[in-house]
Amino acid sequence: MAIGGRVGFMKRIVFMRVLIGLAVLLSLPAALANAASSQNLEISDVHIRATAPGMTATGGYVTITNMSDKADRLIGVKASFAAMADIHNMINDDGVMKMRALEGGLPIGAGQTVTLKPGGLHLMFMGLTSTLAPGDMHAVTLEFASGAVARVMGVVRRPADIHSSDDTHKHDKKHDN
Ligand SMILES: [Cu+2]
Repeated sequence: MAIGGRVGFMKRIVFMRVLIGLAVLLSLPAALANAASSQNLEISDVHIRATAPGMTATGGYVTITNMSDKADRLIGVKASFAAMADIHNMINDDGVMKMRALEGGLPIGAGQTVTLKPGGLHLMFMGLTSTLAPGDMHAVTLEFASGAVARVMGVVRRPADIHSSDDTHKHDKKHDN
């Protein structure tokens, strides 16, 4: 990996938290049926945009790699801090960028990495039940068409920190938005 310095270190921390999240998942009997398929998905860089008091919606970003030889789809998002969550994309509507829910979920081909980031694909958290402060950790549950369910920990970041992190990311141009 060509990721150096502090960002690389932070990425490792976030990834460790993902592993911890999966460990929590594995320890839940009700989720055992999904545990095996979860191992085919690597979920990293989970972060949530910080909010100011009174804000009712915010975005989340994540990198998902499908390590299996079968296509999968991210079809559901849940978080305890939001009444509702969805997968959104940005569309150009006559020169005005608007966000819209993805119909039918987000396809992740076999062996493919999909990166959700500001300005493109994102997780949309609506009906926020609390203010999200930078540094806070929150569980986010991602549901896939294969039946895999990944409960991962995301860190809340200031919008400026989300951008700076993106610039050093390993790019897969074909699939980035
Ligand atoms: Cu949105």
